[in-house]
Amino acid sequence: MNNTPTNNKFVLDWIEEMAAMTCPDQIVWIDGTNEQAEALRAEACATGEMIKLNQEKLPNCYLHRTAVNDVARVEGRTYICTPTKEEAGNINNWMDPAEMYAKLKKLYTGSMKGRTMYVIPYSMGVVGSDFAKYGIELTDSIYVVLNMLIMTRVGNNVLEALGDSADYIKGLHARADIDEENRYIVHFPQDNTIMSVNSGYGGNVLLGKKCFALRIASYLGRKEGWMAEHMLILGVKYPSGEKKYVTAAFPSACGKTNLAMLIPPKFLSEQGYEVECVGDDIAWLRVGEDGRLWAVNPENGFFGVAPGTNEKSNPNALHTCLRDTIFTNVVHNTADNTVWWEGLDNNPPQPGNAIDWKGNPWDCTKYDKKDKSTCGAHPNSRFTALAANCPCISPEFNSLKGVPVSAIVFGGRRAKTAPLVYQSYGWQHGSFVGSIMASETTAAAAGAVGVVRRDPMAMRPFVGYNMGDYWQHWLNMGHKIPNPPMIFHVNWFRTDDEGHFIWPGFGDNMRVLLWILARCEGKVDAVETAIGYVPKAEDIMIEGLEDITIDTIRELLTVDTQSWLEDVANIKEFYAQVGDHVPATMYEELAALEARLKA
Ligand code: OXD
Ligand code: MN
Repeated sequence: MNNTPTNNKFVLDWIEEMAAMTCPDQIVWIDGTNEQAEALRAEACATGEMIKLNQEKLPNCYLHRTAVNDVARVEGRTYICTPTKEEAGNINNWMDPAEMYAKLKKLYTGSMKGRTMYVIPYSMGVVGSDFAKYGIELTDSIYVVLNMLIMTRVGNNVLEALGDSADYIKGLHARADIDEENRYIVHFPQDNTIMSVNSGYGGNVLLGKKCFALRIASYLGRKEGWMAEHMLILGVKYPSGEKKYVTAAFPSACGKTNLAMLIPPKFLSEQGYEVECVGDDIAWLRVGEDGRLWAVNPENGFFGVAPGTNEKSNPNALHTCLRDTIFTNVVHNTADNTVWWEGLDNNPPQPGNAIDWKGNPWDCTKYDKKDKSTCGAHPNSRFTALAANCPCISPEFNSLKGVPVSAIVFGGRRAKTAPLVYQSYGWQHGSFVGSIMASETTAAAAGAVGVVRRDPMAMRPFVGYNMGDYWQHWLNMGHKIPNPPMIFHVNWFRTDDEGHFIWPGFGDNMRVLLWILARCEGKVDAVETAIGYVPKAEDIMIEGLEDITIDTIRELLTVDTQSWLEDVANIKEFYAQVGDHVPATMYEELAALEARLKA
């Protein structure tokens, strides 16, 4: 290769090897400049890969449609290839690395013939910071390049920071034939390598995100004594100007982006309360010199779910994606060349002016909430938007040392079992609370409704090694943090007997955040129950809430022993499934919970 922006032998040799296998017509290095990005956007529009939207209403915004068979992460085809199956554990798919490399080689061979291989040097975290880790993604997709330019920090400064080192994560992505049967998203943690083939959908192909910043990073974190978690990071600013930071882990599609960008209820904003967003999906956590846990968001943008995002649910997200955004699989409004999705407003483009996510004419009058096939936008359609464009982005977003974490919040979607909020007894019990996290399936997903899926720390699809060892790592970290955050659990999704949500959620979740932070400061009492500390009903502010009385709060805070005992039975089954790496401490916590419930 001539004229390469680096002389790093480890990088150049690897690229040469990958190019010899995939046979691209040419290799183009991505330098992070706007000129190059602009040329790529023009090329993608010329080939139909992207559509340039109304530049007055949506400056620098584009629309992309994936293949119809390629619209989400594919857990069934995601592999952790450690030397032994035991290392990957029972929750991950595993294959012997040599066997997997051989299988992938066949799929990659010649796959870039007639195409360009783009080389993307990127950083997760601020380039040069203690937290930063570098990656190079090779891809034959301009869509991937343009998304990576938003989601990560890309450019020659990454290569400069890397220097001659071999310490980077290798990522190879080839679209190949977008063949579902041969789609693989594979991680080789021991080799710092990610390989993705036959997909063009974000979560499978933006290799900095789930593949690197969660799966590979969780493996590195265990080895190096830090944590990579599926968590949002937010700052609460008090009227005094003081700020406290919270991280929160919820399963996918449980409102992390909404909480991260929350706008407090009016009576609190008027007093000067604000929420600042540091991140909406991933947190890297390290013990600081002061003995506290510090968090950074390693990403540079948001890959948010579009449907349901609106002026009420998340005005900050909506405003973030009004410029410099790539929309994927939403409705194209051809009347004014803009976009639309279910839940944006009550003004869908009319028949004749609407193209659905599949690229077909769409008739909004035929839309039936219960029938996904009538949607204009795919339920998992997305916006890829720059964090810097978020109206409430934290001034600490680019901080080299991150933000100190006061509270870690776990959560799930539970109709009955979990109360609105409870506090664990401490780090060890809090880690146990994370390990038993669960969500009930909704009508939005395929399959039966109301089925409990256990999703420990919201990391079930993202732990790059054995889940049992991951829990042990959580327990070990507790001994390394002299001043650990307090750990809580929330549930915004309790329903009444008719199945309606009781708690208003969204901005009103601020009321729960303030209780959580008051507990961290020792400023408020709580009631001890079998599962942990729950608030006294009068300590959750209800000012300005219609239809919510102190009795509603009492109802939201009840701990129903019977449903918890049923949950314990389900947890036992899940622990058995995780297998013999489950730490004894977790079994002790489970037995203690059961005993308290039966007492
Ligand atoms: C995501 C997910 O896309 O968790 O963030 O699925
Ligand atoms: Mn996520």
